[in-house]
Amino acid sequence: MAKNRTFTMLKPDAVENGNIGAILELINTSGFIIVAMKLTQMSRKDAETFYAVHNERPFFGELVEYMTRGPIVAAVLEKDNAVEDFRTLIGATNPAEAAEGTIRKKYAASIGENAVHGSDSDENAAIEAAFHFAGRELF
Ligand code: 3AN
Repeated sequence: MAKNRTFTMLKPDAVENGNIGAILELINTSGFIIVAMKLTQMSRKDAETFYAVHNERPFFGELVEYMTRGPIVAAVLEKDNAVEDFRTLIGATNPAEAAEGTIRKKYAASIGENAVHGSDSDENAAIEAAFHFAGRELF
């Protein structure tokens, strides 16, 4: 399997709860290489753009409030089969349904505040990485 890339955000709840280090440790020990990373805060416009696919959903307003309330860690990760393997590592969207050992099982409080984002396709990974990083910030 060829090496490919996925995009992740450690969301405001993960940062607020002091879980950056523990989550990065899990990411590294699961075989992902960090090829871009920064602490940043999304503006309302950023969050509305990033999550535009959800703009008709009832939770959209709540999602934008949550994602803009504090800093996030944005990162690009490289590994064989990165998108699918990272979705497995983070677990189900709803932490109550997430498998044991997954990041959301360990660190997420609810379906609304679920600690971490992972791209759902190679195409979206590239779009999301380009949303947060300039070419010279990707290694
Ligand atoms: P995932 O993050 O697992 O790809 P998506 O893309 O369906 O899940 O949802 C994006 C984000 O929207 C989630 N990470 C979560 O913060 C929020 N979200 C999704 N479903 C709900 C819901 N039913 N209620 C509240 N927030 C939700």
